[in-house]
Amino acid sequence: MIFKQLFDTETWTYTYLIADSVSKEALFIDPVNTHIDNYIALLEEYGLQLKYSLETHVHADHITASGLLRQRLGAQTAVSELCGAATADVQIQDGDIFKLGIEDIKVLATPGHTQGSVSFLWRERVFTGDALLIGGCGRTDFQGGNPSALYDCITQRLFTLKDETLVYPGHDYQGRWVSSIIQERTTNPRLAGKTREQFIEIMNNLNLPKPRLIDKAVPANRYCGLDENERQDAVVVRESTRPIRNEITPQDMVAQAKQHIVEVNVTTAKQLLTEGNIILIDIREESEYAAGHIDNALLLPRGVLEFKTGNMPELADKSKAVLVYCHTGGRSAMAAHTMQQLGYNNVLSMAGGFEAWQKA
Ligand SMILES: N[C@@H](CCC(=O)N[C@@H](CS)C(=O)NCC(=O)O)C(=O)O
Ligand SMILES: [Fe+2]
Repeated sequence: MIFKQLFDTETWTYTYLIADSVSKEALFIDPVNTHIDNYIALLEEYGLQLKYSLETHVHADHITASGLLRQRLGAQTAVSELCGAATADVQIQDGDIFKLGIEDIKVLATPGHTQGSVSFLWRERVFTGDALLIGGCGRTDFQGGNPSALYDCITQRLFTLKDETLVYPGHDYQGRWVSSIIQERTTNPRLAGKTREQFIEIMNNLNLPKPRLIDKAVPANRYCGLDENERQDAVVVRESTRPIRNEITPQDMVAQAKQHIVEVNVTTAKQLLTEGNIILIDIREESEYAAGHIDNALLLPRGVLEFKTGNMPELADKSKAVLVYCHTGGRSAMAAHTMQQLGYNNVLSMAGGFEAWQKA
């Protein structure tokens, strides 16, 4: 086996390389886009073939290299199905196993820092992303974060691993590299001897500033770290390297969302807007909005929905009626579902989107 821990000094992020030395198959966990050339050089140095690029979650503080690794090396990108990253090849589920030759890397769902956060267990090592950090844990104040869920998965899933399991975190802001389950269970100040209520109280009072890159990183990471121009290529590559497991297409995600939301047609939408008392939201990208939108629509791209809604005075009252639209009605169905999960209880999606609106 081959194992390397790499560090990004700009964002304090750890990236991990795991490989099977016989088959030469390799994967990265949480690669950072600015290091793409170093990663490729490292793989060449060991004669490795990159099979997967795994994410512990959709990151808010750095941009992943996964899309670039797919484009340049044909690796499959993988992120939890709960992260809303429809272009990732593998939509990770709890219990999944990634295989590299004889090595098994097992997924443990560890939600709480974000809804889709996972850890990876490999031999005697666990890669905890931002669920469990050394002497700390990931914050829970954005991207569907939930202190109660984080407490449960750390105490019930991570702390029940073997004492000697090594803990490799997604970040460390004080230069520490590795810990162990026994060390964290017995000394982590947020968790050792703390009840769920005490933990929630701590997490709800961290008052941390927003990560510097959050507005750029979250939308980009939903597309495997690719910008709008690079995404076109990503679609082409994705078709030639079909997902080999747990395949969920963007169409599946739209269909799933539609089971939970209410759609209205353009005529009803117009009527509701004329009557007033409904907030109209365009959830497309800024460039699409700039090219033409419905009068008085607020721009709120889907990629930034979770953390922008809290800052918009128009959306402070979650019981107010909201109508969302996109280009053809697919993305707005997913956005409507996300808003429901954020607590908005009167959200409608416009079937057929802006295209149907223009035709009408
Ligand atoms: N100063 C950093 C903050 C990064 C940050 O908020 N990190 C998240 C993980 S994405 C976290 O959970 N930090 C835990 C903590 O700071 O206690 C930045 O701007 O990027
Ligand atoms: Fe994070």
